Amino acid sequence: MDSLILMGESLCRVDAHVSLHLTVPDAPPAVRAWAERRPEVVLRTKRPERVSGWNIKPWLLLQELNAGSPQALWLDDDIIVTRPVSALLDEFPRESLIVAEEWTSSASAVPVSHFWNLPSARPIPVFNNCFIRVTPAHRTLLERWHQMLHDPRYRDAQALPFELRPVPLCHDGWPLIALLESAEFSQVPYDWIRRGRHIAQCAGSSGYQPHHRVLDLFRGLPPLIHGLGRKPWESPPDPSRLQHFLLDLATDVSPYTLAGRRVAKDLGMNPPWLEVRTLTGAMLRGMTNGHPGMAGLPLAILHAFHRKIGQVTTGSG
Ligand SMILES: [Mn+2]
Repeated sequence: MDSLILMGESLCRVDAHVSLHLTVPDAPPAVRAWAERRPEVVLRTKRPERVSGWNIKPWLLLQELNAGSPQALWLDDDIIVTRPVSALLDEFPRESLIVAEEWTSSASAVPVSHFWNLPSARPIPVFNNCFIRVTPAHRTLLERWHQMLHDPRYRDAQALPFELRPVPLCHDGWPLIALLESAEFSQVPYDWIRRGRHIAQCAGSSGYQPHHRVLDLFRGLPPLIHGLGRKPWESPPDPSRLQHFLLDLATDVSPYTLAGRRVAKDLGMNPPWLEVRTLTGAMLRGMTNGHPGMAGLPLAILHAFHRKIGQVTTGSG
């Protein structure tokens, strides 16, 4: 709930053209109080039927289109917005479905439409679903995606631990990839916001690379900072001492954590997961004045040369 407030506040603060619709069943008082102070925010507290978690995306997007919105954008709540999203969308064709580039460049295309008995017509690279912009032209695609997320095979796979799920059923993004790949939807234009220039994909110390961080000293932070993978408010089940230290340090200097701290400070919020955990992290924060890109530069450089450290601090495999 802290991260939801930080995402919403950061978005509304920098983008005057946004209308933020939040669906938060049983919203706690802090979320209600914050939403009341922000005229851009529409808070719904009714629990949607039969959809929850990340499977809610097509359902919510369809709701917005059905209500007459000319476009709707899903944004994850583990994102801090630093510049207007509306200006970012203006860089892309009006008719495109827009998603986000994945954090790892090794995310190669795996044909998955066959899994759903759909003929494959074009390869689709693995993308990140933290950002999905749709228009009424994508309504049929969204309906089909929504249906696939109710398929018993998908539902059964979602009940398994993440690492045991078959790839085409791993998360909500794969059925969407299958649809875009299929002959039926191969005419749908799609595009993606770029890693580095548009979004810092902060999977641990990786994903937001050293050269992006240095460039951003001059061109400014990317409009979106996504804290994907392991969350700073979660602790891993049973780490070794070294793992524990690396995870704490990665959290201390995570661009998502540091950008979130700036928003929290302005709001007078002080969630414990934003507090410093290691002496090294405190020093790096101090030396860089808490700059979201620079504090973690040494760790990002280390990660670029040492895959193992990256794997530990990424927390997403
Ligand atoms: Mn996310």
